[in-house]
Amino acid sequence: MIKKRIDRRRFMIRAAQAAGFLLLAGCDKLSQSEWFPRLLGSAEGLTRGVQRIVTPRKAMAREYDEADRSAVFPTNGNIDPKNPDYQVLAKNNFTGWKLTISGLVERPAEFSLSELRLLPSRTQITRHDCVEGWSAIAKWKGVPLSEILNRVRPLPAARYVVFHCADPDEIGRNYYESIDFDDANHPQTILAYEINDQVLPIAHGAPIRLRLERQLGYKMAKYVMRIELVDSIDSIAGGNGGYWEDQGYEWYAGI
Ligand SMILES: Nc1nc2c(c(=O)[nH]1)N[C@H]1C(S)=C(S)[C@@H](COP(=O)(O)O)O[C@H]1N2
Ligand SMILES: [Mo]
Repeated sequence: MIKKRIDRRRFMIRAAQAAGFLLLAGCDKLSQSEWFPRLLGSAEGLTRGVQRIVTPRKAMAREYDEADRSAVFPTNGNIDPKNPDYQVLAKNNFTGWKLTISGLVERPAEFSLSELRLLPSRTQITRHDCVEGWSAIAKWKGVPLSEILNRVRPLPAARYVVFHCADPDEIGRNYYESIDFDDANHPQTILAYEINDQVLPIAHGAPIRLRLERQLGYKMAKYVMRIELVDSIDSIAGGNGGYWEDQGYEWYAGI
């Protein structure tokens, strides 16, 4: 049932994309007229597809009540990174861990876990949808990504926020993900350090994992070690903006 719902949503996204390719042919002219941006719900242009036809990018993901939380929240993908540096940090409860933010920023910075916890936080109860066909609802607490970005001051050339993770796969590729600034500054985009009022466990991405509530599970990078602001994702790893994207998944996994 849940799987069907995801399939239907993905079908709608595909249909919108297909329609988008037709629209894009005439898009230069259209975007100069007034009605077109309004129709899209955003005047910011057609970067990376036309998925915003489905729902405006600024819309909030549904938030649930405490009672809606799933009894069990599955774990998926890597659940215990084999990276030796990560394992040393984990043994020390991540006291030596620092989140680095670099690239196209005015003020590169590092934040320890306790520094992140002192920043303003957001708590949200949301539903996670994995393409493998499961969904689960949990309460997440973390620091809004916008709080971090405001502190490092993105340069005008920055277009994407890239999350580099601790986990390499069997053939040495690191998990990574990227999002644009519409998503980076969305109020529900947080670097979560708690799930269901507990310190985020390793299986769920300790010490921090991205929550990006309007997209599918694979966008929500766990074990985030480094954040990089870039003007293009073309030269990172396979050039498609993420670990799964390099294997053919959509870059914009909006639902
Ligand atoms: N670093 C990293 N992040 C990741 C993954 C992973 O394997 N490594 N798997 C992704 C997938 S497919 C899903 S559904 C969610 C699973 O998060 P969970 O283990 O907290 O349920 O994390 C995503 N983020
Ligand atoms: Mo997933």
